Amino acid sequence: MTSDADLLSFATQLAREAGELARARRVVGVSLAATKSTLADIVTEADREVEALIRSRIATERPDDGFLGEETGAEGGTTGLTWIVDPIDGTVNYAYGIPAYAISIAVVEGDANSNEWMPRVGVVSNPASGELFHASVGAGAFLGEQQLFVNQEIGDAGSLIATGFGYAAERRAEQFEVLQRVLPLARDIRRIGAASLDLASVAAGRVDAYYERGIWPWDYAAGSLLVTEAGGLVGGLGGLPASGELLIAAAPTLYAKLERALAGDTTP
Ligand code: LIP
Repeated sequence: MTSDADLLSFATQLAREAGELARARRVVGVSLAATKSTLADIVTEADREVEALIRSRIATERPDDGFLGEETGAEGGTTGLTWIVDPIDGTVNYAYGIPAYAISIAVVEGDANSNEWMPRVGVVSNPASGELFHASVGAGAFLGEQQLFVNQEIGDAGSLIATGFGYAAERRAEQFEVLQRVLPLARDIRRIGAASLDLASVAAGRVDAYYERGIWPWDYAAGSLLVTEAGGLVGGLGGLPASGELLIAAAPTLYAKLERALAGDTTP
C-alpha cells in the first residue's frame, strides 16, 4: 500500500511540472481549442496539453490507479485509488491572463464516478503566484510549510464569502436570486473564478466561506481536503455530501448560517 506521503510527493511534483507547462503556454499566448456547454465555457489547447502531461506521468508511475480528468474523462483502475485532475481550473482567467488559475490534483479512495469517494491527498497549485497548497488526510493543510486554519471567528462586519456562477444565463439568473439571500450575511463577496483557489482561500482564512452550484469533482476534490484539514466543513444541504448540486465550505460556526440562507430559510 503506497503511503500518503509518497502519493503527496508525486502529486506535488506533478503539479509543479504541469504548472511550468501551463505558465509557459500562457506566456507565448493561449489558443482556444473548443467551447463546451456554452460559448463562455471554453477549453484551451493548454488545458488539453497539461492534462495529457499529468495523465501520461500517472500512467507511467502508477499504471493501476484510476483517473478522472476534466478534459479526457474517466478510466477505472484496480488499486482502489483514483486521481481526480483539473489541469487548469479557472480556464477563463487563464485565457484572459488573470493570474488566478490552478492545477488541481487529488488522490481519492473509491469510485470517482460515484459521490462516495474519500480524498487521501490533495494539491492546488497556482503557477502564476507560485503558491502550492497541499494536504493529506489527518495530517493538516499547508501553504508551502505554513499550516493553514479556517477562520473560526467571524467579526460583526459579516463574512467574506466567495462564490461562482455558471456558464448558462438561466443558471446565473437562479444564482442571482440565491446571492440576494446570502448578501445579508456578508461583509462582501469575492468571485475568484477558480473553485480550487476559492477552497484554498477558505482553508487559508483568506475568505470566511465559499459556496457554488454546478462545479465538478475535478474542481473541488483537492480543495475540499484543504478545507477539512484546516478545520472547516465541506458539504451540501441537509447533511448531503458536496456535489454539483451545491458545495458549501466554511468553519463550523458559519457553515450552518450559510446553509440556512442557501436553503431559503429566512428565520433569524
Ligand atoms: C471553473 C470553476 C469556477 C466556476 C467556473 C468554472 P473551470 O472551472 O473553477 O468555480 O465558477 O464557472 O466552472 O471550467 O475553469 O475548470
